[in-house]
Amino acid sequence: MTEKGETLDRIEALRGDITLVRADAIVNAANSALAGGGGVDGAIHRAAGPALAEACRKLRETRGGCPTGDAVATTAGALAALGAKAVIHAVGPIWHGGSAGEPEALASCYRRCVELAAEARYESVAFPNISTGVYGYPKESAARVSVAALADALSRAPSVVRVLLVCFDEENFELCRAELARRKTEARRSEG
Ligand code: AR6
Repeated sequence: MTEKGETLDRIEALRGDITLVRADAIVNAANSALAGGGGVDGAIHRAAGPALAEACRKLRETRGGCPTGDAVATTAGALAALGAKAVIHAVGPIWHGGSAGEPEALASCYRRCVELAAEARYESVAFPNISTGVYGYPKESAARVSVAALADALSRAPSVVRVLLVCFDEENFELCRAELARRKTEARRSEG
């Protein structure tokens, strides 16, 4: 199916620190134990404070964390001061060369976050470039997978009107911006 320009127009790539962005839901690139860590996970935990660690601890106890390719929502803790209503912890795949289901798992993360946001009636969601740090997913492939998965999920979630792809590094930003532009041009061409 050809993507619609309108759906792609709801996605924006920007350069920055996700803990400073205003959105109803802030997506975290977590691990399956929801145990916290470095990278964006560390930054989000520092900004959200102990309430977030406590919520993650409870989820570990009650449901054993979150499997790869899935996502789970918690309180936003102190990020509520910026307007966030939830942190959605998404567990991306660790890169093992690309033929161990990594693209499917990465796409699934993005899709599950949009589904959770739509169920909670959140209008805006901010994502980091899941798996492209410690988990080693090649950035160019990740940009393609993430934009395609977001466009697909948003086509079924009309209430999610704004998705921000918050890129911490210049390379991810350029790749995501170029991938979005490419798909928008393609969509507009096929729409005539
Ligand atoms: N805002 C936005 N993006 C950021 C920020 C920030 N403040 N800080 C880093 N990034 P990573 P992963 C980018 O390693 O690869 C953790 O320890 C970063 O430049 O945070 O999914 C977890 O606990 C990169 O592009 O997550 C897991 O164990 C992207 O966020 C593991 O790392 C993702 O990098 C998950 O690895």
